[in-house]
Amino acid sequence: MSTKEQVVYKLVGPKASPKKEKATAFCPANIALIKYWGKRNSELNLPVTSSLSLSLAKGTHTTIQLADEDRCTLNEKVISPSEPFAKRLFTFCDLFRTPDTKFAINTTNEVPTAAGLASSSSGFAAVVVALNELYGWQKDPKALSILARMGSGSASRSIYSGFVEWHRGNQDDGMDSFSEPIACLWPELELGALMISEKQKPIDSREAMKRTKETSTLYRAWPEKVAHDMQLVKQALSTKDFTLLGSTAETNALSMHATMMGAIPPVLYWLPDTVRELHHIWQLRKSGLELYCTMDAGPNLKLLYKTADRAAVQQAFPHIAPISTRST
Ligand code: 2P0
Repeated sequence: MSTKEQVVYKLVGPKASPKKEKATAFCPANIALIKYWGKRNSELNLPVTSSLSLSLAKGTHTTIQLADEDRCTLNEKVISPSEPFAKRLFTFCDLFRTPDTKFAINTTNEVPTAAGLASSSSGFAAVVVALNELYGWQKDPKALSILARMGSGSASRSIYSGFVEWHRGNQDDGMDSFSEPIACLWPELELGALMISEKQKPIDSREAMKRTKETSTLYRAWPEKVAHDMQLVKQALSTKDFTLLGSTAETNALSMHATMMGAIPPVLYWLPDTVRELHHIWQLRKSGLELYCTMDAGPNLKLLYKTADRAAVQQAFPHIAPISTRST
């Protein structure tokens, strides 16, 4: 048994027959304010550091139905089981099903993959929640978070709405590496997507984080940076300090990118327009508009601002797409 299979066995027992013909689930996408970048175990997706995110209103709807052979549709388009997306999905399902069990999986992402809004996070979370229903496991969110994490690290956070912390954990089997919601309602906080490019990124985040950890000497400073920023973001959430939240999220994202630039060969997701917009944000902030940004494994920016400043932000960035968040 692989380590992954042992974890599944511990959580849901031996492989059994589904209890239902069909199950449907929804999970929200999420955006990290304190980033996950680097693994201490890549088989189980165990992170080097904890991370913290905010779930979005939009995410992934997934239906899993028993079938004669594996079939998959993504956003109403039939995907061949040999395509990487379907392969990754069915290989993940193999952890839970007997060889004679086949699935027709229907996945709809409300958030376009190209927008860099982490659809793998909501995708794997929704698969796990649907499997929980299909097999009648009746598992709690903590167990579902551990299972989703083995599909994709950030999926462990998409089990919940609102602000979510994914605990790094210390155990080798990752039983203490799961996410939990943070009780905080903050409706005055808004996010907006500033698209720079919809082209496929030159290197996927899984490969980029591996290269960063293995070759970037700057990565050595990352765990300390995250520990410091994590404390500040938690303080910001408990006191509703927008300045502290925004400034910490921004420095955390920029520092993550700095660790990548130190990799050999370097990983640079930014395009010239990314840098131009960063300067635009900083110039607006200097002139009094409280505006911060975060960035993931791509060239696009996500702006953080207060609802009261929406009109001013939209005037400065006419192409900004508001992103609704999903509060607890
Ligand atoms: C995050 N990202 O915290 C960070 C910030 C991208 C930049 O989680 O290899 O798709 O499946 O565990 O979760 C993207 O990485 O990686 C990600 P795997 P995942 O949101």
